[in-house]
Amino acid sequence: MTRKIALITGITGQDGAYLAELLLAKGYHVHGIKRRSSSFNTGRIDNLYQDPHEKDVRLSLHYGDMTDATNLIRIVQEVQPDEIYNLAAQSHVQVSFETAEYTANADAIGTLRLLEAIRLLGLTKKTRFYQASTSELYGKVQEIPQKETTPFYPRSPYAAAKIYAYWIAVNYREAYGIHASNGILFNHESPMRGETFVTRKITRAAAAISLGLQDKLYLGNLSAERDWGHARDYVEGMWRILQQDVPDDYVLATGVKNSVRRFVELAFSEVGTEIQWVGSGIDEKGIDARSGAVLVEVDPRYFRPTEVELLIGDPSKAERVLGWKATTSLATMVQEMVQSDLETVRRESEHRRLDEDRIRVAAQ
Ligand code: NDP
Ligand code: GDR
Repeated sequence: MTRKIALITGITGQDGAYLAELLLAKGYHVHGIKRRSSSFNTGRIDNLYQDPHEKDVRLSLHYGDMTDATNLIRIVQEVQPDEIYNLAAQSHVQVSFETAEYTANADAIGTLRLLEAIRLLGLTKKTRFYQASTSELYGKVQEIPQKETTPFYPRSPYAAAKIYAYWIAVNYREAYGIHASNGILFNHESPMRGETFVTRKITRAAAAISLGLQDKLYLGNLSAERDWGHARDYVEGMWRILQQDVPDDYVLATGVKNSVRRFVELAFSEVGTEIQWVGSGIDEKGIDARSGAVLVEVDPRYFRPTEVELLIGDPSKAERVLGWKATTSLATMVQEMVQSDLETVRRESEHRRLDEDRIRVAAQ
């Protein structure tokens, strides 16, 4: 049996880690691109790591960067992938306002570089291409719920870069016959979500506050509404998209929306704290959430120059064509994230305590 070969850019991120696990379970040889970093950045895939000296190794990592075309070409040539999942991106919307040019380079031109690699290397008939597109493309509300035919209206440098990536994937499909597809994914979260995205920031703070290790959580716009699903469900959808005979573009979403405020309530109730809101949460004046003491305070520094107020997806095409459906409820996911953060925060606090003890002993 010949194994399928997949190349995942962004394998060290939330989705990359879940997707690598899924593809390994399906018998693939998985190649991933990781960036050189001065500190460890493979924490999310350490459990999947295989010693390259062992026999039948099915996870291989390559150093690379979406801003480096020659390096991408070399890796694609070496790997000869059946499927490329392009997940690498500067993926933080707020950060993209501060690093707009870099975000365009990595997220937009990086996608072009990969598609060009497929073309230059004569792999247009062999290599299928998945582009990590996003509900941020819809930006300013044009239609509710948002589906594949809803017009785009990007509201950040991130979304503007991703709109280029979306269309260049469509164009290379039409121009060169590449099996290239976009997954237009609505927000998806997990215990592996980066700690500066709002959901993980909240679950981590709820855990730390409940353990007496943090006093307060500062947030931005509490009224923003998102369609939050679980990353584990969504990587299954990515895989299904590339198994179709005909490439196409699909919305993956739950079809349910909730506000940031509601997410806060769910996370704190998981640690046994009922929240009472004071103020509206949409202006800049001391809006907070209390349970006795003030637990959440709005800090305007987290407001975005242009905000996306409401995203809710219509996943019916994915359900019909791919047989895909989001299966994890928000309540279940919040529970999983808070429980995981309780463990993480406890562990970190214990390590800190041991370090402090060591310093005290050394100083005696
Ligand atoms: P993460 O931010 O968790 O992961 C991003 C990955 O991209 C990391 O592995 C990161 O490496 C890598 N990366 C960033 N810049 C570069 C670069 N210049 N060259 C090579 N690698 C780079 O994102 P998610 O896993 O949440 O998302 C995966 C993809 O899906 C992204 O493209 C994102 O924009 C998109 N998306 C995400 C959604 C979500 O809700 N999670 C929804 C819709 C789309 P490192 O670990 O070194 O930082
Ligand atoms: P988003 O996710 O911008 O939707 O992009 P994020 O969790 O950053 O923000 C969601 C909403 O929460 C509001 N918010 C805050 N956000 C952050 N990060 N920090 C805060 O303190 C805070 N307070 C309120 C935001 O204003 C926003 O309205 C994510 C990323 O994964 C993208 O890569 C992906 O494309 C989209 O989801 C779909």
